[in-house]
Amino acid sequence: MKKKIVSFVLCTVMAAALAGCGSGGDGSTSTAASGGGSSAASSSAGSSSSASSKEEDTGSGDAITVGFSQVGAESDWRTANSASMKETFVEANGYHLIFDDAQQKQENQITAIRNFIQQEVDYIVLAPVTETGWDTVLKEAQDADIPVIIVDRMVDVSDDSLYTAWVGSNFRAEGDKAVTWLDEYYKSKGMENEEVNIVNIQGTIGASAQIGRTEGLEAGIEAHSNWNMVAQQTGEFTQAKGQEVMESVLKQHDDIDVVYCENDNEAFGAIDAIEAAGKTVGIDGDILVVSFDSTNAGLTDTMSGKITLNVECNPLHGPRVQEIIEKLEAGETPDKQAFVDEEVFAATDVVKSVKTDAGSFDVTVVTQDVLDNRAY
Ligand code: GYE
Repeated sequence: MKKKIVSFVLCTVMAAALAGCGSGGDGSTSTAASGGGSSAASSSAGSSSSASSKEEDTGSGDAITVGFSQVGAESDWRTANSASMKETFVEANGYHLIFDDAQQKQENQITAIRNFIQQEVDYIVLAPVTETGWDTVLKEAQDADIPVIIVDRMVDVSDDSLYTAWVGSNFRAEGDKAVTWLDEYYKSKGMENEEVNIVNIQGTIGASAQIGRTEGLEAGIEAHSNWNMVAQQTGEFTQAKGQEVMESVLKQHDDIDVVYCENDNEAFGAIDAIEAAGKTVGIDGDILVVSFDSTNAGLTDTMSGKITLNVECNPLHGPRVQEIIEKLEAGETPDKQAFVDEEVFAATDVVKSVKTDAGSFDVTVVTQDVLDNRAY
């Protein structure tokens, strides 16, 4: 429950005893004992109970309420992301989570945020489906003094003060990693001057993950006069749409070399379509499949060689958002924007590492050991 409500109830019911019961601030008023540095799950519980100070600490009455507007359940990545949030924001950690699945629709997310404001949650966490269109509703949250934490994809707002902090991936760097790998791969095969016909199955148009990954590919195509974009269409980050798009592209093009899928689920669909058309995938096959996310299922297909390159995108944001909330509870200022460290996985060790503007990254060949140690 929101601290304001608790304060109000305490003021009303125990008016005589409470001389200075003000409206209280949001979150920042709590004098958390934990320094906010570590991500120990229990520290937030401690800070929240010391924050609301008064007795009657029964159950969720004392918990920090987080309203989380999730995009949907379109992919394995998203499932892992939802699980991470749900596992983190549990009562035992001092939280009460209100989880809303927007089914990939921005209007549902806007409605969810308005509901969170009405419910007077302590924090709103938003995983935005697309970057634009958030100014109005985030202003409403700001006017209600509810901090908004953006997670995963980014928002494109006129005023950065409309959100408190963002944590997610460097999607453009992910695209650059894939393109650099392809460049190195063809060089290592002595094929750098051959024509390369590329199909781009894009993510949800306007989502940061789509924008960055597509931009990376388009920059790569611009830098290589022999790389051609033969088709570019959204697969909406789903297996079904990835398959549908690939089926139709295969009917129009017979000479595809690479399909650049912007997530694992699109890759699964594209592979099904390619195989159903009697073609093969992999370095010794007809078409190279490039993917993003590196989920367990994605890396399983990478180990088998069906996906040749898989650029990691880490969905385990629950503890990262918790750390941001802990800092706010402790009166500290979290980083406005934070990128997550991510790796590169491949079916082959032909390319050992890739250098991009974001740094140099080792390429890990997927083995059973890698899979066994995978958290998602
Ligand atoms: O890559 C995809 C999911 O925004 C990073 O969304 C996320 C993307 C992820 O549907 O699988």
